[in-house]
Amino acid sequence: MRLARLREEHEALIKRRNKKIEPGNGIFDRYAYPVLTGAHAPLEWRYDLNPATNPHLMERFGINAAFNAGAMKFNGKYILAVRVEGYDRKSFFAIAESQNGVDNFRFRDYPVTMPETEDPDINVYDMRLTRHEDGWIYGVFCSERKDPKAAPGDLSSAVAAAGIARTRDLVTWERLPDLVSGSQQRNVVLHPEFVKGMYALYTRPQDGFIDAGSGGGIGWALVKDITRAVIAPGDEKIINFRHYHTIKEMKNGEGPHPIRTPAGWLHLAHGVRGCAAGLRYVLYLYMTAPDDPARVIAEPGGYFMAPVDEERFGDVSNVLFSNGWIADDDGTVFIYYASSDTRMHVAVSSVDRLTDYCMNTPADGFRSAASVKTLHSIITRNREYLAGEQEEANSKTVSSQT
Ligand code: M1P
Repeated sequence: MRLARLREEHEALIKRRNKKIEPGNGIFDRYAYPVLTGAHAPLEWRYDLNPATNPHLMERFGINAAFNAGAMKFNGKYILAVRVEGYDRKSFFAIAESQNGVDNFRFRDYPVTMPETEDPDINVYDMRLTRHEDGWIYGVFCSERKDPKAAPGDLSSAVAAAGIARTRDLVTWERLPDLVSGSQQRNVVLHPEFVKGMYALYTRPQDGFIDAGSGGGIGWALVKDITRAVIAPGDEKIINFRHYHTIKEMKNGEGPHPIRTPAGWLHLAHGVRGCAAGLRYVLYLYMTAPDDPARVIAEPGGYFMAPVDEERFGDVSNVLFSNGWIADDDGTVFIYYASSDTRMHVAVSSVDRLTDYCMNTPADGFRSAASVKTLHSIITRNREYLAGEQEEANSKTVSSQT
């Protein structure tokens, strides 16, 4: 009886049709409902369904959250490689798929079995999926382990590294050695094309597990062999810098791999600033040159998306994070983003709209006076345009009366 009700409610949640929130801001369209939450996890994961061994139909394995998903199109379906987190705080990956990209996402029967290295991960999360021109699909993710140098009694210090795995079918994964570099790394992303015959990585060097410290921003490095990925000292350069009094003064990080457009490579990233409420994570866009994915050619000032309404709260509140988007052949872009380390959402835009946004949104002037100057010029141009429109309307009225 209770099981029937659980099944009915679970199916209703998964099959709920999503709806675009209108009129939007012209840049992207948010959708009303999260596309995935912990409650979307199959009942077979959470319950022992056998009354003989679970007479009270108790949850045996709680799912706390579903967030920070990598994304790609595979066999015509919209695929999310989701960071699923159990009540035990361990994250793992699970594939969910949908026919239309905005609703009806359903987890596959089993989560991903990710092979471990000789030094087992304690926690894995935030996979970026890249269909590389070498023919493999790569998953690059954060592998977290306890800091071997932690003082006795320090049970929090950790070390972040980039785990690398590859697959051809999203079922069986081959684990490769973790990226070796001179610092801790998180938010490492594999570029989809070879650059100068090598694999290209977006990196995020950081001094500590949380603090970027002297790591200046989003980095870039070329590696010869992805099966033994090593960044030699001096071979990593910062391409997108953190900056004082901006949305990314504390930290930033590449989102999914960039999308190739006629105007250049379109990048989605997150920026972090500190405030009295803690860290605030927002999303921003930038573009790099068509012939050089490491050379920034445009960066709008401020954020592209920030948490609103329900997105503002969750396990880690005031956070938007994205590591997955899908560009369809017709130019539609599905932006998959997580709110507050708790749930997954979708926003929809297009390559044209996002390029226009990047190329025509004023850059950050880094001072209040510069923002006011920008605003003055927008207002003046609008007043001139509206006055011209009015003049035209007046002259049409006069000519129709004569
Ligand atoms: O809690 C917010 C995010 O914090 C980390 O991101 P970053 O390394 O940029 O600070 C990650 O743990 C990410 O998973 C998380 O969403």
